Amino acid sequence: MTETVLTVLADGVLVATLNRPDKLNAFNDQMHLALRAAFQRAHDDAAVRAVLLTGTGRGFCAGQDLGDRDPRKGGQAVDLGHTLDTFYNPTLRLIRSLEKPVVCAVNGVAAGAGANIALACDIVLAAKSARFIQAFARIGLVPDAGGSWSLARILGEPRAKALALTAEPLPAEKAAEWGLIWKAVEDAALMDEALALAKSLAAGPTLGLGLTKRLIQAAATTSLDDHLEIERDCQQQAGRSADYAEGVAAFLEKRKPEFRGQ
Ligand code: LHQ
Repeated sequence: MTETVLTVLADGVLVATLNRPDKLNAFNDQMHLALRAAFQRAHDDAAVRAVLLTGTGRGFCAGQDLGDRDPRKGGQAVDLGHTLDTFYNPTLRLIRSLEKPVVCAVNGVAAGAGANIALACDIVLAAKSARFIQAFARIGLVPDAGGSWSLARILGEPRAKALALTAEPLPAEKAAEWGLIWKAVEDAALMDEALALAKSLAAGPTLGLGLTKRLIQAAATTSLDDHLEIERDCQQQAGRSADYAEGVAAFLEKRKPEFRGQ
């Protein structure tokens, strides 16, 4: 059977590539489980110090494989809540709770849940030809895979509502201009740039980077007063790491630090 997610670990980067190019990497159950397993590995394996998520072919991901969730098929009514509980939401939680950087290289169209999985990643680069489509309104659904949360948080109501209600494609350069993603880059340069970024993050002070991710995500739901305390605790923990000692030593000795992720 063809692997629906290809994984390669090199230089501390786990590259996970969605691999159903004939369907623009739309999710079937097998691909859901394979992607979840990749992020679980990133949690469990200390050798993984960053993740790079991308897709094969001309699309990044067209969301759910609609052939697999076709209400015309006989039998029980399709329970999409069950699909979210069983497949999307556990993966979304794994991405957000992974205290290691997750880079996403959006190589082509990202539609429906495919767009929103990209938006759950920490640093999103997209090929200039890529576009983001909140396709849900076209088929009578609501944005899922965290989309109604992340769009509202990142863009604010006016742009979030317009994208979600119209399902109008958002070109990568506009997405970058709006702050929805980090950067739009030339198509031919996307993978080199994304891999270089992921490698440099993987060679970084993993504990400190993970705590930074935790803090920035927590900011949305904590008061400044509470946040200052969480920040202090994280800094205390980072300050006890071997990588902090190495960072300071390297600075004082005027050399490049060699972080070990500890
Ligand atoms: C597809 C798909 C696809 C199957 C392209 N499924 N085959 C969560 C909970 C549970 C259930 C429901 O959903 C969700 C979350 C969601 O993600 S809902 C949103 C689902 N996604 C969509 O509605 C997007 C559907 N796709 C499209 O609108 C277009 O394919 C886009 C705009 C992404 C790309 O358009 P084109 O560049 O013109 O490509 P295409 O339409 O020709 O697609 C290429 C092939 O991929 C084609 O197959 P074929 O055999 O004719 O070559 C499509 O049928 C297939 N494909 N998306 N989601």
